Amino acid sequence: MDREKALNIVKQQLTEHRYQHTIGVMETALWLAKKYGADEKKAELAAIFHDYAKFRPKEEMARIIREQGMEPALLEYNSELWHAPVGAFLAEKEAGIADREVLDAITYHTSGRPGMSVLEKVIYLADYIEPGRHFPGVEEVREMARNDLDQALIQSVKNTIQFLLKKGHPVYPDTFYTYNDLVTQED
Ligand code: DGI
Ligand code: FE
Ligand code: FE
Ligand code: FE
Repeated sequence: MDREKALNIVKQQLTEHRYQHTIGVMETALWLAKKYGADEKKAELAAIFHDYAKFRPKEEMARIIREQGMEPALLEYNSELWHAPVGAFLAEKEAGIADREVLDAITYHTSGRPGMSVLEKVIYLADYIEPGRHFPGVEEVREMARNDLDQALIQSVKNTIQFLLKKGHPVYPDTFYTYNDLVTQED
């Protein structure tokens, strides 16, 4: 699917603000893919669709998680986590995206997972550092992303966990597993 067609499909699902975020993720993902050797077309497509399900009703997302046999533990954690795997499912079902690597990058863009592919890392990080993001620590991660994909990824996962802890929110286990996996692989 070409960029224009993909953007048109997701635009109808998103607010203007979320659409601008998506454009930022797309541009950042293309830059990271080029720099770290991920497939640029796949990065573009995964970035465009990564938040496809962001505004689906919670009941619809919960139903899809149950019916499609996705990880049931998801339902016990923040519903913010749900749009990632549900988005991959709907991108396949409604928009015909068939590439498993692209769908996996969408599925794991919020929690990460152990053993992430370069493409999955690129999408996770692009979502975190796209130019429209403004939160404490993002500039440091942007700086790291210029030199070291894994180092930047570790810092972004760390910041996310710290943010959740500070707020007293539960942390989805895959988020911890992602962090552990990345720091035990270092050097
Ligand atoms: O969809 P975006 O806003 O672009 O970003 P995202 O998909 O990375 O994250 C969406 C939300 O999910 C964000 O508000 C933080 C939350 N989140 C990320 N990891 C975890 C989490 N929430 C819980 N409870 N546990 C997590 O591990
Ligand atoms: Fe998201
Ligand atoms: Fe994210
Ligand atoms: Fe996003």
